[in-house]
Amino acid sequence: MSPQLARAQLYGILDLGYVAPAEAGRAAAAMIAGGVQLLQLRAKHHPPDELIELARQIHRITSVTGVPLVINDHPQLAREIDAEGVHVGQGDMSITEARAIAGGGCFVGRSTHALEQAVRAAEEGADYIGFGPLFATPTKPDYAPIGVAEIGQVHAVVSVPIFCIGGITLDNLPKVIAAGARRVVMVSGLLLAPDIAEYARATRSLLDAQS
Ligand code: 3NM
Repeated sequence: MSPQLARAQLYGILDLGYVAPAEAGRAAAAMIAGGVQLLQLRAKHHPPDELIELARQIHRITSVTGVPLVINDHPQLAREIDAEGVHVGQGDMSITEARAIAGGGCFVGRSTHALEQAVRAAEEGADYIGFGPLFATPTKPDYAPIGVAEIGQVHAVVSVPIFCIGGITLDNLPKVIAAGARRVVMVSGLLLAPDIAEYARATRSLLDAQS
């Protein structure tokens, strides 16, 4: 497994629903300065051919710091820019197919929204999973929150890295950690913070304290 993936506790998503493309480089740099250890580019409303230049720009920023860049939804784009990872959802292609398109060196993550999906994704070869949404979130408004009750169980049965996701903020992070989470993804918590780097730093210190 990628050592950076194995170590990562804070995964930040640079979601173009929150950040204009012109601001994306600055936001990525702030996330990384604050201690984000994996960075995903997520752009639900941009076709991949419109994203390639931005993805290259973000990859230049992540590469100098050794933070893996994960491309959401578009394994072909991941391949074209030589990204370290690709992420696919439940309704998307299989993990095998994503890996074949992205290229063998690319790790593959899968969103999961229930214990059985988490187990299945690991069996299908996911290199990591997202598990959520724990709480209601404006970033994925159509998904019912699953709460924190199954966090302990998922860690007992799945051995690939598990990133809890969905509505996580500094306010509820202690509850998420107390439920057994070791790694989290943040989107709006970070991107809407008045100081992204400071917010990431505070998140990392809570995560680091329990590891
Ligand atoms: N995936 P925020 S929840 C992108 O459960 C995404 O698979 C989820 O954003 C899942 O930190 C989610 O703003 C949104 O709540 C996370």
